[in-house]
Amino acid sequence: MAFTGEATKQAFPDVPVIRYEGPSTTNMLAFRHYDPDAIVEGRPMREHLRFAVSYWHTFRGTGSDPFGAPTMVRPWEQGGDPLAAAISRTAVAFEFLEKLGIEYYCFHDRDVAPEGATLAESNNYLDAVAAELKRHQDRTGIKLLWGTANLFSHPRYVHGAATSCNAEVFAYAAAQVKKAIETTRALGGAGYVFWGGREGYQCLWNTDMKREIDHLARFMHMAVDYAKEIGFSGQFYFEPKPREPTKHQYDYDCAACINFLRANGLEQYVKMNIETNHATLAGHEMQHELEYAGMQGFLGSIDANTGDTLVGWDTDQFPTNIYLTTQIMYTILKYGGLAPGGINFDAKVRRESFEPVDLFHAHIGGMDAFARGLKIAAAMRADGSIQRLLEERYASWSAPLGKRIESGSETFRSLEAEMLAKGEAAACRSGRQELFENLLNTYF
Ligand code: XUL
Ligand code: CO
Repeated sequence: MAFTGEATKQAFPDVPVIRYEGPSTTNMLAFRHYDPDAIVEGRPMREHLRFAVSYWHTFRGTGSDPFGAPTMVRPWEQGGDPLAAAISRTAVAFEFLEKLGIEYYCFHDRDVAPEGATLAESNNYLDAVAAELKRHQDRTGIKLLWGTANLFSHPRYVHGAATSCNAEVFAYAAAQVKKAIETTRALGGAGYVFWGGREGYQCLWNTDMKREIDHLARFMHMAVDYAKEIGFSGQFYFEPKPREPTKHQYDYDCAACINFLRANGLEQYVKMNIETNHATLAGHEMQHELEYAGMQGFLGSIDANTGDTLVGWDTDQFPTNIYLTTQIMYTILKYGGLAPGGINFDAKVRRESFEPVDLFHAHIGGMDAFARGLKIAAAMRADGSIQRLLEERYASWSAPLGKRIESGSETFRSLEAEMLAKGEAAACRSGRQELFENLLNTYF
């Protein structure tokens, strides 16, 4: 992708187009491992990784936290009319995407365009900004990975949106999601994400949980029906997060979400968008969440960030841990890749990293960490030692008895007869966890 550099007044004049220079470069504004055209397992890296920038954190993040005011230095944010600012910000976003060679972005309705005084005014603002996004997409070839609606910031969503105790709030949220799906379709978006935000409860005494979860299912069915009606063929995703802002959210983890989808007849329409820091908050490893979704055919897309185990918040940090990215890419390769999903950096620079160039360092580090994870995972798969050890561990299931149990031809009676005749099961073999872990380290 060549930098088309439309903006005469660039937002990042000191940052060049970021290129692959290989592991030995000393240039920190270069890729050491992300080489978009390098072939891994028969496909270019760009197709495996499908990186996306999240509009909200990268272009709307202010650095404020519960203890303090915004810290980010963003010279292009000069106040004034919010719609005009939103429109000129799109040029900044596309300059950033082009300089990094990132081919996708993701957005919420209310982070690309301001909220108006009425629903109609908000819709008009969104249309105006979407027209500009479309123009930049056409100019650069950059695409929309997925769109979503912000159903959690405005005070009307104090009790949730689809699960609000106020039916008119449900109706408002429906109208907002209808518009967000239309906008995503108009921008050729490859997907649409449901992340409730406040779909959960703070206190069970004032909550009719059955009713709220039924309403959430009704809401999703309406979205799916409307998408069919207007010919939006993008993939729907459901994004788990166990808590924060509510004490308990109904989209707790992949297991809860997949149960919800199946219980409500939504399984053929919705896959999972899995976020690393949300897995951590649920008490799972990201690898667990990916494996759980993957084994059941629900692996859709990922929100790539990381948390801090010493800070109990959704800190949304950029991923730099190569063990983590290796686990993620190993599981993604195992289940055949993410497309039409991708790797969305749902991550924000630290409040202390307030200069524009920090946005580049953050994304370069995340992209390189994932490229490295991809290369290591591919090497592990090519070599096959881990897979062979794993198969050995389950060897008894490939022997006659195991095969008969798996194929359903054994019963409690027949197995009792087998064990009465033998008297004791065959001795168990070592699990060799340390060997597995040591073997893993040989690839780094
Ligand atoms: C919030 C979060 C969201 C979703 C989209 O924790 O991750 O940004 O990804 O609403
Ligand atoms: Co997310």
